[in-house]
This record gives sequence, C-alpha cells and structure tokens, in this order.
Amino acid sequence: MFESLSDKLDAALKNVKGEGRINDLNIAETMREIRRALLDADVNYDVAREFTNKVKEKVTDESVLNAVSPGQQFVKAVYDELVFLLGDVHIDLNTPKKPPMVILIAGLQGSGKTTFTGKLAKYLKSKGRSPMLAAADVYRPAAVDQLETLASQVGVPVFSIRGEDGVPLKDAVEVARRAKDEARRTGRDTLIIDTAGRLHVDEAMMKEVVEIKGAVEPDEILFVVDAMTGQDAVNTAKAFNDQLNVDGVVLTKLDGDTRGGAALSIRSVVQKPIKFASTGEKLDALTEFYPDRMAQRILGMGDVVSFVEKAQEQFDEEEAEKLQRKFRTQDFDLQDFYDQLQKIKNMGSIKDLIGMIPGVGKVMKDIDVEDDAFKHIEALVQSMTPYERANPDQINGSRRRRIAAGAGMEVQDVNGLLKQFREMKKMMKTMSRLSGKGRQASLSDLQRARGRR
Ligand SMILES: Nc1nc2c(ncn2[C@@H]2O[C@H](COP(=O)(O)OP(=O)(O)OP(=O)(O)O)[C@@H](O)[C@H]2O)c(=O)[nH]1
Ligand SMILES: [Mg+2]
Repeated sequence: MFESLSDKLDAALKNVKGEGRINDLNIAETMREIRRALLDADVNYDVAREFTNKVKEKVTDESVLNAVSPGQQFVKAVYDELVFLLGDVHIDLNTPKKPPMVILIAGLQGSGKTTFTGKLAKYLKSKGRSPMLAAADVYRPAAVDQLETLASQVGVPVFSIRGEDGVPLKDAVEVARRAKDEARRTGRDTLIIDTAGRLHVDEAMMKEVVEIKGAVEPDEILFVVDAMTGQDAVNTAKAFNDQLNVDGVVLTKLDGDTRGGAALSIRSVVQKPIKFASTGEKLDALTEFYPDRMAQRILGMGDVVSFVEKAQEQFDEEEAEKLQRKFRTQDFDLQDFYDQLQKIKNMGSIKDLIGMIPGVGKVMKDIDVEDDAFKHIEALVQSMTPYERANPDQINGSRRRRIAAGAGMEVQDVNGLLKQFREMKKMMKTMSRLSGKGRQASLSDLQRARGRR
C-alpha cells in the first residue's frame, strides 16, 4: 500500500533529513520532488500544490526549534501536512437519534459495498450493537445471496423480500422501508442497508438511493470507494456527495497496489471524513481510519517525527530564545547546563535518542550506550552550591575538593568538567554568532569556526 509514494517521499526528504541547515536551494528542490511524488501517486493537482506551499511556509518560518535540526523539522512539517490532508482527526459514526440506527451504504459497482456491509455488521456487533442487514440491491438474485452468506458468517439477520420463485422484489425503496419496520419490531438497534451499484454514476441509480434516503432517513450515509481508482474515485465521491450529502467515506482495497491518490485527495476535495479503511476480502479486514496512523505508514520516519514531537514538548520557543541570548552574552552557566541535561533525559533514553538521529540509528543499533552517561556530570553539578553553578569561574581549589568529595569523585573530575564546560561555552558563542537567530549552525560553519581558532 502506498509503497511507491512512500519511496518517493523518502527519496525527496533524504537530502534534507540530516541537514543542519536548509536553504532556498534545497527547499525548492525538495518541494519539487515532493510535488512530483504526490502527482505520481495521482493526487489532485490543486491538492498537491497547496500541500507543498504549506510545507514550504512552515519550513521557512523563522521560529524553527533549536533542539532539532531544520531537516528533521522538514520531515515533521510534511508529516503534519499529511495528517491534515487525511482529515486531521478520526471521526466516529454519528450518534443515532433514536433506534434503530440506520446506516445507508452507497457506491459504484464492485467498489466493495456488500463486503463492507458484512464487515461493518461484524465491527458493530463487537461493539455490543445488534445489527440487521437489508438487501436493497434487488436486481441480481446473487447479490441477495452474497449478503446472506456474509450475514450468516457474522451471525446477524438479513431482511429481504423474495417472491415464491426466490426472485427478489424489484423495489429497493420498499425493501429499505420495510426493513426499518422489521428492525424496530424485532428490537435490532442498527440497520445497515446494502444498495445496488452501477458501472458509472447514472441518474437512475442516484434517483434510487436518494429515494431510499428519503424513505428511511438514515443516521449515517457512507460512500464506499475503491482506493485503486485514483482520481476517478474523487470525482465519483463528489457526484455522490452532491446528491446524498454523505456523512463519511469508506476506502476499500487499500491492501491492493494503490498509488494513494484517492486517499490523499478525497478529504480535501469532498470535505467529508474518511471513517473506515478496508484492507482485504476477509470480514475482519476493516480498520477505523486514523489520519495520523495513515500518515505514519505513508511517510515511515516515525522515529524522526516522534523525536521532533518530544523535543517540542520539552523545549518551548521562548525558553530556546532565552538560551540563545545566554549563549551570545556568555551568561550560560552550569545551572542552565544542568537543566538542559534534565530535558534531554526526559526525552527518552540516551540510546533511543541517538537511534533517532537520521543515518545514525542503524549504525548504533548494536552498540551499547549507557543510559547514565551523564551520571557523573550530574553528580558533580548537584554537589555545587547555587553560587558555584552561576559562577563556574569562581570555583577555586578548596571548592573543587569539596565538590569532588560531595560527588564521591576526584578533584581531577571537577577539573575535567569545568574545562569541558569552558570549551563548550566558547563554541556555543561562536555558533550562535555564525548561525544568526533561531537556526543551528551547519557542520561546515563549525569546521570553519574551529579552523579560525
Ligand atoms: N482485496 C480486497 N478486495 C475487496 C475488498 N473489499 C471488497 N473486495 C472484493 O471486491 C469485490 C467486489 O466486492 P463487493 O463487496 O461485492 O462490491 P459491491 O460494491 O457490493 O459490488 P456490486 O454489488 O456489484 O455493486 C469482491 O470480490 C470482494 O471480495 C478489500 O478491501 N480488499
Ligand atoms: Mg454488492
């Protein structure tokens, strides 16, 4: 599912993923590749253009967090936009007005309506409801048989009207209306109505479903669409929605080799939520549709996304600016250093964090990194007084001896920490001067800075 789109997005983002600095050139190039990936996946042209415009706006925004590299922020922006495109949040079925809850299933021929009707019955049954199915596809006897087979597998009743010869009564509206009465009479709290599909959107079919809608006043109208049909799916969805004002969309055959265009365009073109995704012929191949989970599957890179999310939780922008100011003015002290260490620790284990650095994860997978790599530093800072933390330069010999003893370490450990801290401060000053506001310095900046000293 979506494999080629995933691969192409991955390739497009590869160039910026680990970058310490993004510039107009690599932004433009990456945007072009992302747009091409979307168009190749058969995403609607306007949707693809808006997508890239919004990502670009986000990554060129000055307020990029310091804790993550701009490249990582880029990946996160693409992810966020994918989630938004897919509908942002999961939308449940409507809450029924009064029982029985009536759900009307509509869609083109072969889109998977009947199969979905069976799956939905099973799903609702597992949620404690007692569904009944209505066979309102009355044109082919085989259609009623198919629904009956599915129903017996799920263990729910089917309402149909057949003549003595076994031929269904050719009045879908009447079947639907009487099915609702029957559901009410037999105490079923949910009625799912399977309807006939046509090869193309045509007037007779639309007229029939619109009449069924009028006769049973459904709580929920679900439009079923084959995800493999690409842009056609979007056009059909529009046509159905214009006539029926549907409540939700069901994407089927996502297990097939779909390019993904339908999934990505439907929501923003039709403005109706995707509520379920169907991924196989078996009755339990049905999932509630969650935009964030789908975006994760399309983009992969869940590691980078969650890294940026964690960083966003731990470091707010205001604080980041304050820190930057401190770097520049050399006010950064041991207390600030200690606080930052705590935040990094809160983001997860050191090994996990290292694993999230793009390109590093695989290499470091088998290398043991001690989670308490910072333990010694922490112990030393903890045994300092607030005055000492704020004024590392004032820590003289006797203070060093006391700190070392307090932490259960040697004076040379204190010397080492203070030396490291002085060097770090020097480097931070250079970096913050070079990189301007809000951006991390790139590797080449650093090398240049080193060379100059
Ligand atoms: N691989 C796969 N096949 C599916 C899925 N959903 C349905 N199918 C298959 O698609 C074919 C058509 O499914 P139906 O449920 O009969 O479609 P329909 O919309 O009821 O078709 P009509 O009643 O003829 O309009 C069947 O062979 C199903 O087994 C799915 O999610 N994945
Ligand atoms: Mg059918």
